[in-house]
Amino acid sequence: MVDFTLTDEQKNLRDLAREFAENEIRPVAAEHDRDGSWPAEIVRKAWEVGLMNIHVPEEYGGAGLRHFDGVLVEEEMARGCSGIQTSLGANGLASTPLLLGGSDAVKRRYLGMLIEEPKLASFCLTEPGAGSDVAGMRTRAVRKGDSYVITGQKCFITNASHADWYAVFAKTDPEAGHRGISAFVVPRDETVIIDKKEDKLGQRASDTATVSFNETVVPAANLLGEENHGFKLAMATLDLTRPAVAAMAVGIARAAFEAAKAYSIERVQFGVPIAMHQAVSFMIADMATKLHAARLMTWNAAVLLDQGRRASLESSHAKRFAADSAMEITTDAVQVFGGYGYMKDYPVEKYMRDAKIMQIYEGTSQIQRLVIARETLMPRQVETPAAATA
Ligand code: COS
Repeated sequence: MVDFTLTDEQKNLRDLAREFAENEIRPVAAEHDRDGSWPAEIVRKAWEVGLMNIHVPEEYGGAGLRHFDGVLVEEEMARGCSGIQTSLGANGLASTPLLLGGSDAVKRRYLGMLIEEPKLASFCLTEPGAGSDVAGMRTRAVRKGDSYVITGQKCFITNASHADWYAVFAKTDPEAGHRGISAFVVPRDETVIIDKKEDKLGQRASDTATVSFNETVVPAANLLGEENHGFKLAMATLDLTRPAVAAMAVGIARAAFEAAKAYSIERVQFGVPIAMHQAVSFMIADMATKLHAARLMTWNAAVLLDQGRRASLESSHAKRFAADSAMEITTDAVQVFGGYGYMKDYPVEKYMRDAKIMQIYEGTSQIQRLVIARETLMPRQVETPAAATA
């Protein structure tokens, strides 16, 4: 039977996130957006009430929530402010390579750190010369005895300035293309330098910075999965985390849709609320349909992951459609508000700026189309450790 009816537990979890977003995030979202300031207090409170690290398994001290539970939380929190939710959710992205490839000792130590205190971790894949083309990375990890020595630079790294450890992808065999990449968990030390905090168009509450590793030494035991198998670990990670980005896009789109709907009912032009003009009511209708479809795709991908199935295709469908829909819905919300929508006195211009990154991070909308095209035209058997987190 196909059924998306929420259980009482899921409704309670969604309500917890909704109330947190309403009471703790929304009132300060505009201020953090304006100043580009770090929401330290919200991070601490979210950690305290259990709205961070939700996928860490119970055996490592976490709540062990399922992907479907996760997307319920991510939508609500991003409806509050997606920049703040990016800060809160980044531990999930950084933790996934550990969940998939880390030894029991690595998981116990590094996931345990996130559970014991409100600490942060970052996922370090992107480099100045390697964005969509992951295999083009230049960061090197060289084996020396029982250690690896890591040297290189990663850019656009969420929470980099505040992280205690980093999930880092580096070349262990530079001649072998995507088959020469390995993944490591790297604790922060004096050789890890945060070079540049970015000044961004949207999601201004989140910290985005460049991190350089300067002959950073990590024990060989910090290798995640097998040496030279890091590319597949990165791809498997993104298969698992892209539905969370889709859920955030749904959250931004919902915030914009709700604002536009309310405004269209209250704003009078030509003697009637603008919602009575078909030009506006059809925009509202299209926004509602896109929002509904994006949420269904997101829930579908999350359910497949919870079943332990490979969901590269469905994750990319959800991420691509939800991100592009969020961009369209937020742009239309500004249009419904007219001149007022363009002003910072109203929240919709922020939603539009925040939506843009949804089409870029964790794989651009073009990369999602590439994955969808390949999966549709020439599906291949790929071994996936997805079941490990189901
Ligand atoms: N799970 C497991 N393995 C996968 C996989 C997946 N989802 N997708 C691909 N692979 C495997 C392939 O099977 C192939 O294996 P073999 O070495 O055995 O042949 C290998 O990985 C290489 O795959 P492919 O040829 O598709 O690699 P490409 O270099 O063409 O890259 C894209 C594929 C473009 C899809 C990939 O680089 C990508 O996702 N880029 C975007 C990165 C991104 O999202 N960055 C954002 C950073 S986080 S903010």
